This record gives sequence, C-alpha cells and structure tokens, in this order.
Amino acid sequence: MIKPFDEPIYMTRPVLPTLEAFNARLAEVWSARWLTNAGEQHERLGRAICDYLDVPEVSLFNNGTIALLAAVRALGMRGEVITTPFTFPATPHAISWSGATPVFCDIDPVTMTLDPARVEALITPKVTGILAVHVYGIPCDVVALQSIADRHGLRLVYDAAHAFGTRINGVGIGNFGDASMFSFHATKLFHSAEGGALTCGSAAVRETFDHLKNFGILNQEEVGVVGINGKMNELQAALGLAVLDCVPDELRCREAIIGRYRERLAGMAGLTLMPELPGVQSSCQYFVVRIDREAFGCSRDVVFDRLKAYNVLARKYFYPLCTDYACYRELPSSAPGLLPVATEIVGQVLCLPLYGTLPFTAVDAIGDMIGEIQEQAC
Ligand code: T4K
Repeated sequence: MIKPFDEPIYMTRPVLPTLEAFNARLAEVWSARWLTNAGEQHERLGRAICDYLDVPEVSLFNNGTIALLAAVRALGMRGEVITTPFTFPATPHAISWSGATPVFCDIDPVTMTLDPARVEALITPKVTGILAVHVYGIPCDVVALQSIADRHGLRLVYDAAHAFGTRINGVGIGNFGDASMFSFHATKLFHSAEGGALTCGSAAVRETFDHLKNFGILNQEEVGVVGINGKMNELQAALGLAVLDCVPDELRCREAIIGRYRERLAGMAGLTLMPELPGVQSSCQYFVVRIDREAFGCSRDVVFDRLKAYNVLARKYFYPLCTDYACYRELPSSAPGLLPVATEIVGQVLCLPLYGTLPFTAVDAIGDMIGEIQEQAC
C-alpha cells in the first residue's frame, strides 16, 4: 500500500502574501486612521478588481452571501426565482432571505450548470428572475440564459463565487446578466479573508448596490431603502490588494497542477475529469472529478474515505443537493424525480486538492492513490 501523507493534504489552502507585503499595506491603514466606510484601500481595491475582471462597475462587500442578497433585492427578484440545486447553500438562501421562493431546476450533464431548456419549462407568471451559478468556475450557457431572460422579462443574476478570472472568448465573466457576485472567502483563488463583490454594466445599478450595503443611507439626513451593513472594511481591502499581487503566480501554479492531474488521471476507467470548454479561460478554483461507481469499480464515497486514510482530505462539493436540506426539502421543485441529472451527478463528484504550493510529487502520489483504490476495488 502507498504510504499515507505525514500531514493532511487539504482540498485548498489560502493564498498568502508575505507578511512584509501585508504589513506595508497595514501601515497605510494605520497612518490614515481610517478603518472602514469606503476608505482609500477600499477604493483602490475596487478599481483593481474592475481592471482584473474587465468589468465597468464593481461594488465591494463584506462577504459574497450578503452581496448576493443585495443583488436579489436591488433587482426586485420577488415571487419565485429559478436556481440550481447543485451549489453551496448561500445561493438559495439569498433568494429565501429576500422573501422569494427558490424554484430548483435540473442541470446540464456536462457543465453541471443550469440546463436552459429546463429553465424555460419552469417559467410561470410568479417567476421574476433566474439565479444561475458558474459552478466550479465552469460558465453557464450565458447566451441561452440571456435569451430566455429577455423573452420572458426576467432578471438574470450570476453567482460567480467560483469564477474569479474566468473568461468566455476573452470576455470577463462578470459582464453577463444584470449582475454577478464574486466571493472573496479565504478558500477562493483571490480572497480578502472574507469578502465579496457585485459587478454590473450600469453605474445606476451599482449605486443601488452601494446604498443597500450601507443601510440604505442616501446622505446624512436621508435613508432611502431598507439596507443592510454589507461594507468591506479597510483591513479586508488591504489584504485583498496584497493577495491580488499574488494571483498571477498562483494561477500559473494551479494551471500546471491541473495539467499534471489531467496527465496522471487521463484514461482511468470510470473517471470523468472536469470539462474543458472551448474558448473558456478557467478560474482554476477547483479541480473536480466524477466517479462512475460501475465503471470505476467503487463509489465516490469509497474513494473519499480511502483518500482520507491516505491523509488526503478531498471534498464532496456540492453534496448533498440543496433540495435535500431540511429547509428546502418540502418545496414542490425539490422532488428528486424532477432533478435526475443533478441527483446522479451529486453522488459522483469529488474535488481533489488544488492550491499553488501543492507539489507535483503530491499530485503524482494522489494519482497513484486513486489508482490503488481502483485496483483494490476490482
Ligand atoms: N455561492 C457559492 C456558489 C459559494 O460556493 C459560496 C461560498 C457562496 C455563494 C458564498 O460566498 P461567501 O459568503 O462565503 O463569500 C467554504 C467557504 O466558506 C465558502 O466561502 C465557499 N463558498 C464554500 C464552497 O467553501 P466550507 O465550510 O466548505 O470551508 P472549510 O472551512 O471546510 O474549508 C475548506 C478547506 O479550506 C479545508 O480543507 C481547509 C482549507 N482552509 C479553510 C480556511 C477557512 C484553510 O486552509 N484555511 C482557511 O482559513 O465553506
């Protein structure tokens, strides 16, 4: 048996700038004596994110979930909102916290994102919008979804939590739909420990996001709407600026690691590697594989448990489906019979360790371990 790793190999590790680089930014915060409420670091990070994502407008937030909530409210997505069950709980929660009801829709068998044909079949007069997720950073069918939204007069918001830096034919992913949400959580390629952003094409819409995240305050004597505190503070923004400097190197390392996984795992029976779509530049946020129990020889859950015995802490993102949570199980759209593709895929997915400092030797060993698990299963 291959020797287990001495230390746990986590699915991800945060990108960390040098302490010196972070301290230099902190020194600026200290000398300005300005800690939150649209300070200098916040403004600089906002401009840098606009440049990096190639979007006209950005509003920074304290985390991605509050950003999503603000987008749903600002864009008036009431009644019912069509979304995917194959995502992190924050996606349907943002709909529910806004007082709307999620309508779960099945996914495409290759991209694992919302299936546009299924979306269209679910539209009723109660539906006001679509909240689609670029799951694992794999882009949704943005053309088909936009056409559906236009034909039915629906809002279209993207949860792009995993898609920082994804491009479709050179176009930044934050340019599609009415708005896109990015998460800057510690586990993301780009992060500010906690944080998030909304991008959009219109300055007027961005202003509504800015008001909503600042209690709805219009000026010192007027509050226009029921807002919330969703502001990113100066410490988060300072960390974000320092991390952003590290992103190009991190991306190069992750691309090389993904290439190595692909070489090592290619052709293994019953294993489907994350799809590579033509014209798409990947965010390299996750490296997900699908394990077909029959063809591979054992189930995803067995591979997960055996990898753990080797000290490899892979993750079953995004198992279970949101429709299996107690808070959504009773919705009519949660019936598993309506979600055959998502129900099959959720039992197959496994995210393997992916972060810039993961050595090739570890990638090779993880490949050998998966091979050994298969040999033992057959
Ligand atoms: N929409 C989607 C589609 C999302 O995936 C998310 C968040 C959101 C919306 C909401 O965005 P935020 O409000 O979070 O900005 C993590 C993250 O907390 C969450 O941000 C993320 N998605 C989700 C997919 O993953 P957990 O509970 O699975 O993370 P945790 O603590 O188990 O950490 C995962 C791995 O990272 C571990 O193997 C260890 C490593 N790790 C983690 C942390 C926090 C570190 O090495 N250092 C760290 O500081 O949720």
